[in-house]
Amino acid sequence: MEYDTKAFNVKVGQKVKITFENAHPIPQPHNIVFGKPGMKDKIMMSAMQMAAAPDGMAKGYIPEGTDVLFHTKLIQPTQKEVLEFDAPAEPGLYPYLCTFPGHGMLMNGIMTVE
Ligand SMILES: [Cu+2]
Repeated sequence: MEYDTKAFNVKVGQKVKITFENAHPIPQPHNIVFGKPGMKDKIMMSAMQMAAAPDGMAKGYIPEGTDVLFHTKLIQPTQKEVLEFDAPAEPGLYPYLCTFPGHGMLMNGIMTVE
C-alpha cells in the first residue's frame, strides 16, 4: 500500500496535473491529499479522528482547515481522478498522503516546489 510516485519536483506556480488511479488489488478506497510543509502528521491525525465521526467517510476523511491545499475524493478500485492545481508560490517540501485512516503511514510522498 503505497504510491507509485514517492516524490516529484515542480516549479513555483507551475500547472500540475496528477492522474490518481487506484490500481490496488485489495478493494479499498484511497485518496491523495496535499498539505502545507510540515503538516503531514497533523493532517494524518485529524483524519484518524474523523474515523470515529459518523460523517468521516462522507467527508472523504479530508480534514477541514487550511493545512490541506489540494485533494481528490476517495477513489474506489479501478477508478481514477485527475487532479489539477497551480503549484504553491512558496518554495518548500509539500507532503502528500492518503488520509483513509491508517494509510498515511505508508501512503505518502513529497512534492518539492522550487
Ligand atoms: Cu489509502
